[in-house]
Amino acid sequence: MAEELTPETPEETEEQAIKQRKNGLYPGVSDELAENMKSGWADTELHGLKPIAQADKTAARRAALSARFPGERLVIPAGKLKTRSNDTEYSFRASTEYAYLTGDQTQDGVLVLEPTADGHEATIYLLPRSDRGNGEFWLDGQGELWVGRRHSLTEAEQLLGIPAKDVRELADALREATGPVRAVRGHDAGIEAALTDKVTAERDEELRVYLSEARLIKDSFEIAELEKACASTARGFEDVVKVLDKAEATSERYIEGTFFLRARVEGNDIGYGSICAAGPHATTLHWVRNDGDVRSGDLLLLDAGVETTELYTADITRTLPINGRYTELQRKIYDAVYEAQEAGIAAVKPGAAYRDFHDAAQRVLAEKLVEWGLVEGPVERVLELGLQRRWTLHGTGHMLGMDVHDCAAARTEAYVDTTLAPGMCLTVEPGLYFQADDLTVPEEYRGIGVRIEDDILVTEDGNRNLSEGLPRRADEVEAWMAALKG
Ligand SMILES: [Mn+2]
Repeated sequence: MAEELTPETPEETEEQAIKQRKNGLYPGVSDELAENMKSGWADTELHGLKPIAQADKTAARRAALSARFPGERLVIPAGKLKTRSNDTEYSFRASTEYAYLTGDQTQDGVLVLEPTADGHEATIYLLPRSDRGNGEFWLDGQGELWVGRRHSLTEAEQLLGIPAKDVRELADALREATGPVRAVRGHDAGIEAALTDKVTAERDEELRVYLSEARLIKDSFEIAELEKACASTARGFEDVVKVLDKAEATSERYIEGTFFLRARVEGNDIGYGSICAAGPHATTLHWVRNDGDVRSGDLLLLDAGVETTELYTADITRTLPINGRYTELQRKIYDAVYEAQEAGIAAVKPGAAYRDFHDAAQRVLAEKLVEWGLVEGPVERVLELGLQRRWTLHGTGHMLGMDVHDCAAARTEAYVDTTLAPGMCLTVEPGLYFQADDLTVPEEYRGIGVRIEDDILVTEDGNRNLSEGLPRRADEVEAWMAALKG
């Protein structure tokens, strides 16, 4: 890639800027070329743009936020590019809070809710189109010639349904503002610096907690996005099954790359680092190095999710026999996890305690471990002492949405101690993991890890499995793999 030219200091005038760009940092530019580059460009302003599909939903979300914090200025940044190395950056992903409230994903954007007599007035602060007159268009690293065309502020207003202003004016405006302010932290150091003597960590945390809890119940747009994410993820899993022979010839990376292709073509990205764990790697919960061998006769634990273009992610796990057939022992362990997952899913319904599905799944797993003689019963004793956890390791699920571990800042009473309600979406993902060096289990168990994970929407009368497009029962998995491998 080409080298960026020069960073701009906020104080410089247009004249200074162009002079500096020309003379100091980009000395090859003649006055004639600089003059030439100012003109001869067509007007490409877009007219009559229709609002984005979720514009009415984001407006409702902002209205709810406004009602929660009357009389206060609320500042929600999209975030900045993060450096990967030297002058290259990680691909940008807007903050969940900003995207949730605006439907926009532009780097450096900031949503501000200004208090008014009867609520708030929202303004979205964005970088406008590049000025051709002062050279920033082609002599600046953030110029459109380098990074691509942006929406004009007028276009953004039409698309988002929010008045738009130049983000370069925001820091000064915030410094001068009076009255109570809250900001979402951790995304934009410049905005935080402008607010440093106006905000407190405690009050900002209340805003973060509110925005986390607001996402516990998904609206119809969000549910449709989660359905899309699950459908794309199912196709990504099918892609993987079709190339298992190539993975065997190379490594787990072939699986990671294959799934990533589907995520990038149909969505924005993967929602989290894909866990492509073959053989004993399946017992490492967050195996994302994905550099191991893929061997016939072993299991592949694939935990991956496509994030849609609107930033909603699936989170699905299947544990597949690499050669298409479970061994007797693999199947025994798989069936136990399946049974636990069935019990867990059955416990997901409106009015149930959030913890119920975890307890239901853990009970089944404890029963199996006692039955197999791996831990001494009775089951009540095992559960009371949590002895099953040597092999079940993790909680049975979590909320799902824009973040894979969604609503993570919600208070305990609003999340793990709450009752389930229609519109909540959560994963149910029990597992059994026998570490390769676990001397307390028979040798043939060692190095086997199984997890089955689905994305479950709480409905008015029970639940709906959004990821049911992927088979779960052992014989159905085998038939599905055989059909794909053809
Ligand atoms: Mn999960």
